[in-house]
Amino acid sequence: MLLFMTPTSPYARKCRMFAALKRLDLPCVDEPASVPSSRLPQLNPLAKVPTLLRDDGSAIFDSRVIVQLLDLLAPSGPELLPRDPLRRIDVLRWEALFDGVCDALVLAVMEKRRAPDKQDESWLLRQMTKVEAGLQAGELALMSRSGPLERLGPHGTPSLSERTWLVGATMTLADVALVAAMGYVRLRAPEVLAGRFWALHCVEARLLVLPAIAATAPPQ
Ligand SMILES: N[C@@H](CCC(=O)N[C@@H](CS)C(=O)NCC(=O)O)C(=O)O
Repeated sequence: MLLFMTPTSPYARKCRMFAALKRLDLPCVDEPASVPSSRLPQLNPLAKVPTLLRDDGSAIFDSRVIVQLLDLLAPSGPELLPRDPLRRIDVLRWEALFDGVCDALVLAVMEKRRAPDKQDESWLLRQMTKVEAGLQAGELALMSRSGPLERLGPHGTPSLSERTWLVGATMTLADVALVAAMGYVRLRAPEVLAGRFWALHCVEARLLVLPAIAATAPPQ
């Protein structure tokens, strides 16, 4: 197996984190379609990362399908995709939401790369509104699931209960997708996070203490 990725892709990061949490060896190559003689367009007609090249030569995309495959390949370890059908749907819905936050931010970043006089301000606002609304939905869900702020963090700041996750009482793919989106927002639009989304930061921090997760953080 070989994952075609870029270090900044939140979708690739989601797959890499999922594999790391499942203790699945997932070799990666930084080879987007923009690299001269990249193999990516031959593997994926959409020429997007992440794309997973399997040992039998077949290619799997996109990130949501790759995650499903990784889950099949590593049935043991933490249950990041609940077996219970309704909880599973709930988790996939959060994955769709945080992927959608990234989709909107990618569009906004591309728009900002256009010459200033060609940029469409209303389009930019529409995308950034989706980013903010998506993060806010996650924040509100975590706050409503959290009990009393019973624990103090290392600097005396309140922290979510260790059992407060987006779905159920354990970490799932929903939280992994949250971390991927938070990392990407911090990379491309850090002002959105400044002083806000405390609960999202708590969940992110809980995963980032794991060296395998920290190692996937995008270069700032
Ligand atoms: N829905 C896709 C999104 C993948 C995506 O948009 N990847 C970006 C990088 S973050 C990409 O490869 N862009 C290059 C292109 O669109 O040509 C997934 O979840 O894998």
